[in-house]
Amino acid sequence: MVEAWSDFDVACMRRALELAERGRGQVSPNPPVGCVLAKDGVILSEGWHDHLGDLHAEQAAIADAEAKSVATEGCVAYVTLEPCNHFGRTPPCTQALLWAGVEEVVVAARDPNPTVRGKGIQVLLDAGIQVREGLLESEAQRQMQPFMHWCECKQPLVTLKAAMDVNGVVDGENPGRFTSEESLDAAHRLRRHCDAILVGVNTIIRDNPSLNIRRIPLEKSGQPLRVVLDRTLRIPTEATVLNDGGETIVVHTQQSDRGVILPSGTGGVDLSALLEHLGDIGIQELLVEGGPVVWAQFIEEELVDRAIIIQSPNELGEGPRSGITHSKLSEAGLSLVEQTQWGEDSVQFWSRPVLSWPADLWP
Ligand code: AOF
Ligand code: ZN
Repeated sequence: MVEAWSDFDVACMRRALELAERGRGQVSPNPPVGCVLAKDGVILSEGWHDHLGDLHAEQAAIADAEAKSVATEGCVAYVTLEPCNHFGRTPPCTQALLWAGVEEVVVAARDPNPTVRGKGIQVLLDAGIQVREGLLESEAQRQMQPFMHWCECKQPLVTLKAAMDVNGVVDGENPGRFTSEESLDAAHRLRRHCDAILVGVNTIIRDNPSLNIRRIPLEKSGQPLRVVLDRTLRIPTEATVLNDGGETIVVHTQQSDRGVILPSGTGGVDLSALLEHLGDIGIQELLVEGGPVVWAQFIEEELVDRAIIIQSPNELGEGPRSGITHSKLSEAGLSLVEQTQWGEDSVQFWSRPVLSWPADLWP
């Protein structure tokens, strides 16, 4: 059935999507979800899933109405995700909506979580609530893309980030930061959206990075898990990522009790086995930060879902090159979806064609 949506319906769902963004980076492995309660063309209250373990969006919107002493009887709930019907970290949202006297629920996207998948909607229908689905559905699916992907494949969505100088050199005679302040801030926002950051051991040996979120407020987000690809276990024991108290896993193929042992693949550690392992431990979004050997392996094995390529106008001098070209990205199934500037750097966004990530969701 094709629903006829009013301008007010659309405005309410847009607002719910906007609210959902407030939880991004703070709710994983849950998706960001927003909810608006409305009646007679007026928004009564708003809610969003703010951080893991906190109220779900629907319950937050009901609590907001209570705090404002607004009656919710007979209202319409606009939710970006199908309400849950299970006791998890919170009681079921379906029950909360029924207690609140909601008359109609408008859902953007169904919840692919096997414990929900249409059951939330069915419970509402059985209770005599009117349910309409599909309003701004692809926007909502895009917003929850890592969660949707993980529910479907039990593997993280892979975002590759590469920065290079005007000649494609990634690390030259004058090492250190060479991209703009805007690019550096964006890189930290990107880290905040992801559950894990991956680098190759060469990056650890050359730069000894801390791979944490520093340039922007952490707010309610945790520091991401660090993953080091290190086939032959060359990581120095004094590496910062092993000694700063944060979480790091070193992935290798050796007989050793250090780190996580995975089988060998064509170019090093078997990356499919790695993604499966990361999916098993709840990683929904993986940021591949470097360097050239690791980028090449992910691109050649067609494991990249999205890529951000940053090119600075500066010159680093002689040094290793990124090896990333338009034709390699295209052959790996990616299309150029957007180009922009971060300060003086030019930035390209590449994505798989299905549900390509819109520019406003990039950092
Ligand atoms: C909703 N509203 O705002 C969100 C939902 O462990 P829990 O209790 O937090 O439940 C997590 C699951 O609930 C999550 O995997 C997803 O299926 C759904 N998320 N559902 O009704 C929300 N964030
Ligand atoms: Zn819920």
